[in-house]
Amino acid sequence: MDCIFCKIVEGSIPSSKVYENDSVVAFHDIQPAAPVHILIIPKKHIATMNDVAPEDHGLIGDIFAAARHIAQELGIAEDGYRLVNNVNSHGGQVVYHLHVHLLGGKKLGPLPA
Ligand code: IU
Repeated sequence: MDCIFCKIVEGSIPSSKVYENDSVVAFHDIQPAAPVHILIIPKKHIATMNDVAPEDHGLIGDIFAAARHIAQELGIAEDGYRLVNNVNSHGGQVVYHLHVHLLGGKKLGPLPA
């Protein structure tokens, strides 16, 4: 399967990793939209939130737990941050391997319509 985020998980293409455990990997977005912009992904290939099966529900918890941990580590937890998951075309999804954007490091504007 030709998935760039699977290659990041495998380590066959480089990334700037900030966190990894048995189920998830987190790394800096190559085109940051905020002073802190991390992508948190499951190691398992799941294309979109629409493809999350009941047996994957633990992975969703793992992604949010990782986000909380990373925000704490980066010192942005108290000021706050935003978690975003884009789904399919109307959601603006570009990479079809499930990922949550962790955005922070400044006061973010309102959500775009
Ligand atoms: P989206 O939710 O699918 O729209 O976001 C994909 C993100 O992946 C986007 O912010 C890209 O800058 C980011 N990204 C990356 O960090 N490294 C890559 O090799 C590729 C995309 I391709």
